[in-house]
Amino acid sequence: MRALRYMGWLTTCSVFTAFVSIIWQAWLSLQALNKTTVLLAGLLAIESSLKRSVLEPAPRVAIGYGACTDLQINATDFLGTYFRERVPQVRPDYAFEHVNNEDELLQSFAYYFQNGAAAERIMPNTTLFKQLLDYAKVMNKEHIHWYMGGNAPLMAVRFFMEGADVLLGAHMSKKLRPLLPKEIRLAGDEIPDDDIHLILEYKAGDGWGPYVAPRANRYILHNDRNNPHLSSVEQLTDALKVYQPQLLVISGLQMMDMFKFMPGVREARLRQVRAQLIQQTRNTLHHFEMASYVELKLLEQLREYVLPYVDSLGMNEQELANLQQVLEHGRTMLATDWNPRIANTLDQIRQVFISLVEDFYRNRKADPQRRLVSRIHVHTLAYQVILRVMDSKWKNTRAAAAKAALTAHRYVCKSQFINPESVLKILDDSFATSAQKHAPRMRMGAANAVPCWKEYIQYGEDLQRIEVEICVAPVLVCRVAKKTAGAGDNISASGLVAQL
Ligand SMILES: *[C@@H]1O[C@H](CO)[C@@H](O)[C@H](O)[C@H]1NC(C)=O
Ligand SMILES: *[C@@H]1O[C@H](CO)[C@@H](O)[C@H](O)[C@H]1NC(C)=O
Ligand SMILES: CC(=O)N[C@H]1CO[C@H](CO)[C@@H](O)[C@@H]1O
Repeated sequence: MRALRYMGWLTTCSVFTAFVSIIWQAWLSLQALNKTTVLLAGLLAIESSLKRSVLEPAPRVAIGYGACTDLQINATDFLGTYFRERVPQVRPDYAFEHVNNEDELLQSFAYYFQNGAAAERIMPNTTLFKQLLDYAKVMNKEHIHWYMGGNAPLMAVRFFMEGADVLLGAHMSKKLRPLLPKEIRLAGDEIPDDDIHLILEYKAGDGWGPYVAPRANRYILHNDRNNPHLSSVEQLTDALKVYQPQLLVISGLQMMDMFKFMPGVREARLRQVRAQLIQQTRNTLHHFEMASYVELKLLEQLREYVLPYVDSLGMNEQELANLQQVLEHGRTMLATDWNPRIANTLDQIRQVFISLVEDFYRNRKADPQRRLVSRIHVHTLAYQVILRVMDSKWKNTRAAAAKAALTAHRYVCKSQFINPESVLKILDDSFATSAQKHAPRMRMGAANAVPCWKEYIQYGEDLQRIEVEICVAPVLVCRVAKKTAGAGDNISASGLVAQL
């Protein structure tokens, strides 16, 4: 009897505990939802300050080079169907510049997949590439999607959607041209067939053998015939003489690592790019969109022919880490942390900025065409950072960062409307502005969804300083990612056009 009463008391007790913990959980998730809603409202309010008056002329933007067709498939389904039982061991320091055969493909994919890192690789073996395309084409229709691809066309469409007048340098087939809004002017020829990029998409939590992807991302394979030649450069250069844009965007140069074995060809093409940049007046701002570059030689050539002549750079966290290694240590770096701390990203941005500023001051006497980089935009899964040199021509830094953050969510969730319940909160309420000791902290919340601050960055042996403004916007990370390939293009373009 007594034991029974005791049991009853115990049951009541545990029911009560469970009840309290359910309420506590609900309260916590309500708190999180509340914070997300507040951040979202803050971002939307800042974004709405960007509305252009109808009286203002549309900004004029030109962009090169190249276009392709993207064939997007479900990565784990695809590999599971065609390469069952062949999941490789990942060697930690192992990744290929070029993917030559099936084994290398599986090794290389596994490496990036388990790091959740975006990758773009060349497959020089045309037979194998065609075989993979054939496999992909017969997959379940629900799992394959065709899109217009290439950094330049994707950014062009985004600029157009944001109200800009756009000129695009690209060769395109009859099939691809109708996918581009007809208002976008095209400098380039009609070609019989477009290059195809095979895009293996995966979600956070997707599994392949023993590997689980820590975040949504994609692995891209290509075997381009047209794009590596940057064949539309000359036509774009001609068109620019009349067009005189406010902004000229250079992208798509990563396809040139196809030319690894013909270095002279590549250099000649890059000289044409430099010639195009040098011909523009200072009224045209230049932006270079980075990409997944693996070959050191190509990065060194970019450092010589492109980076000194641009005002602005756009990149993701992988590309930032890679560029920083190249500029400071002359070596490349493969996958890095998929979700780096804000403090570390800010320090890397400062290092890249300092390297470029020092290059500029070292060489500007000998080469007066050089430009001082005045804007760096880094997009990561969880936040957007824009650095801008004070007194440069770029406007609206805070609003541009908010805009880019909202675009990131809208793109990856494939929805214009943002539902706070579809959001995964990754950032804390505050962050350090540097990994160095005693660095000031910034709060990100109801009072200020996008913190911005000014600081001096020191460069050179005699420690000159330059004043910059930095803004950090939180991304409301999409819980269920629909599409990641092309996200960077939308994000970079939406931030850029907001700053003209
Ligand atoms: C190219 O791929 C095909 C099909 O997988 C293979 O038979 C051939 O050996 C590969 N060629 C080279 C040079 O690796
Ligand atoms: C691919 O398909 C598998 C199962 O069919 C699913 O679990 C996974 O989430 C899918 N991934 C993507 C990116 O659609
Ligand atoms: C969310 C978003 O704005 N996505 C756009 C990205 O750009 C493509 C065109 O390149 C548009 O079709 C998407 O709507």
